[in-house]
Amino acid sequence: MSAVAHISEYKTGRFYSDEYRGDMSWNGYEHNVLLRNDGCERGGAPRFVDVAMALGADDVLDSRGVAFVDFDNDGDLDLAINHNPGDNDRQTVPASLLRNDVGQRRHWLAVELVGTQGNRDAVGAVVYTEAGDLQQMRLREAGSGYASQHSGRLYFGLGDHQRVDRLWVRWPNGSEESFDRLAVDQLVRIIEGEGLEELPLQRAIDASVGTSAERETAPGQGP
Ligand SMILES: [Ca+2]
Ligand SMILES: [Ca+2]
Repeated sequence: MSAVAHISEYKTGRFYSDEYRGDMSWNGYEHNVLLRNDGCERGGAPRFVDVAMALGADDVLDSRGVAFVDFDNDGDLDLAINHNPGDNDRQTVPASLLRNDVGQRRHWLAVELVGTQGNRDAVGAVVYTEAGDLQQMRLREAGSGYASQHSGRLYFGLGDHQRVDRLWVRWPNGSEESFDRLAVDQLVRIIEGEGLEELPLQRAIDASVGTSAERETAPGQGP
């Protein structure tokens, strides 16, 4: 229970009283977590590390939905999080927008799919990339969690790799296409059966400032 923080009771000590134990639910007021994918342990077990506190993303709000999208068009994924009002006497709580000020230091590739034989958004398509010894896969989804929808673009973090050696697309109808030797740090749009085009990303802000996630407030209800 020590990991739980109720908004109005946090650090008051009342939380630990027997009076409050067993007769109410504290669900929904845990600190948010942000898990960094550290790859696999020896033997293949996945390893994730909670970096929320270090990056200022450990809200105690009653958060319910999250969406990943590159809001500032610098190539890394930022986060939008929506919240229930909880017990703070307000009808709504503004969504949080967490800007990633770290990811743009490494290489990346963004992929936008346009279907022509099936659905236009290419929902159900799978994209594979290979850059040196780094292999990745992304699925084009529709709906990505409770009340949330991630960006329709697929993002591949490439670390220090300066080229994507090969990219495959498997479209929803099962047909496949591949493209070789793609430049990194760009958005490419692939139209089913019609090829690939490179598109410039217009950077909305100077992403060179700051060294950690920076909190901003987004209007409306979030993702
Ligand atoms: Ca970004
Ligand atoms: Ca960034």
